[in-house]
Amino acid sequence: MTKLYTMPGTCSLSPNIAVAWLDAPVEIENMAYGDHKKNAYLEINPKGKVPAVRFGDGDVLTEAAAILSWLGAAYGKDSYARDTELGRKEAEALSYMTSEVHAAYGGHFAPGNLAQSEAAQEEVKTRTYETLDGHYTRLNDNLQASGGQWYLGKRSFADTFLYVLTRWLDQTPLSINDYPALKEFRSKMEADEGVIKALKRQDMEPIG
Ligand SMILES: N[C@@H](CCC(=O)N[C@@H](CS)C(=O)NCC(=O)O)C(=O)O
Repeated sequence: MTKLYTMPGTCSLSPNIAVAWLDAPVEIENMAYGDHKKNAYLEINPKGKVPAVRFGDGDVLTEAAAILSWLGAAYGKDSYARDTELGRKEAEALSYMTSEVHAAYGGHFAPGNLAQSEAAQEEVKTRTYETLDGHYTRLNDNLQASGGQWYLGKRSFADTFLYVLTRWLDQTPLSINDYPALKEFRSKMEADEGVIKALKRQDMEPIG
């Protein structure tokens, strides 16, 4: 059976929520932190990252945006089609969230990969939080401009990734209170049945 590999606290929660929303026949294998660097998983995804999907025939798909795109194509209804305005905008939003916002977290999660001395790492962190503030301001404003409920005005997989990003905010010196539309969005998402199911499957709690 097709399997989605996840790990608590990670961006793999996004495709996990998508699987729940679509009721897709995908098994969730929630690994303990650290298992992603063990040989058994590295044979599946040599990048040692989650998410990854392994299909019944052994083929593997990695990268959250690609996995979400596949899920929509395989199990979505019309609203997930790529050749609609929502579909195009969803692809754009997911590219932005994964390649820009998620990537910017490198300076928070692993500043040692970007600078050697402690002072330089502190500088990296300061710049990272300025960059993240710019991203969260944009995300907050876009959400508000779309009516505040869904990032693109209608529910899409962009909301699953945005939810992950609103959770990570709490691990930084930034405050969700400075992004009121995101704060309200996070609370609403936590009342969603699919989100509740996905959080449980990943051994995670709502933030509240
Ligand atoms: N570009 C990848 C990034 C995946 C990624 O960085 N995953 C993180 C969790 S959010 C991870 O597995 N980190 C573990 C590690 O780097 O040790 C994607 O969008 O899927």
